[in-house]
Parts: sequence; C-alpha cells; structure tokens
Amino acid sequence: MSNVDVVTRRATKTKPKVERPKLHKVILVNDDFTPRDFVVHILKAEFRMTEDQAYKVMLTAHQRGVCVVAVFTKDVAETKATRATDAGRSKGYPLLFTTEPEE
Ligand code: TYC
Repeated sequence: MSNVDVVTRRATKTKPKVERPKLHKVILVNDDFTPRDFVVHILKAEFRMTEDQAYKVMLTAHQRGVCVVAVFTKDVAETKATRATDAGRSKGYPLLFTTEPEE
C-alpha cells in the first residue's frame, strides 16, 4: 500500500529522494572588438557546436547583446565560461562568457 496513508486511506505524496541539480546557463556577451570569426571558433572549440550553430549564436549575441549558449551543471557551466573567456583574453580580446542559474 505504497503512497497511501493507512489510517486515513488518503493518498500521500512521497518526496523524491533524488533531486536534479539546478542547471546554469552559459551566456555569450557582445562587445565591439572581438572578431566574429574568433567568437565562432571559440564556440565550436569549447562548446562543441557546428559552424552553423556557432554562427547563429554569435549573430544573436551581436544583434541582441547576449545569447544563451547552453546549459550545464553549475561546475561545468562555470569552467566552460572561464575557459572560453580566457581564450579570448589570451588573444587580447574582451570576449565575455557569464553564467546564471536557470529559473
Ligand atoms: N560585435 C563583434 C563584431 O562586430 C562580434 C561579436 C559577436 C563579439 C558576439 C562578441 O559575443 C560576441 N566584431
């Protein structure tokens, strides 16, 4: 008689024992200096995107200011955002990837 309260015979909710980790978005931020081709290159290398996917994400950030790249667990999102940002910095570009938790 699982999920049934024996005394009242009413169904009771069982709290799931395992909860999914909250996912975090990696967000690409536009700037006026990083070359478009370099942004596409980083998106392909760090986020395993195809040329088409990377180009669309780059263009959305270019036109709208920001674009969500992908969602990961907190650790993975932060590591990828840092690596991608550092790759730009190593070439002297202000390219920026940030993270934020999903609602
Ligand atoms: N705005 C940049 C340019 O015109 C290209 C660019 C796109 C840079 C997206 C950053 O997140 C970015 N060269």
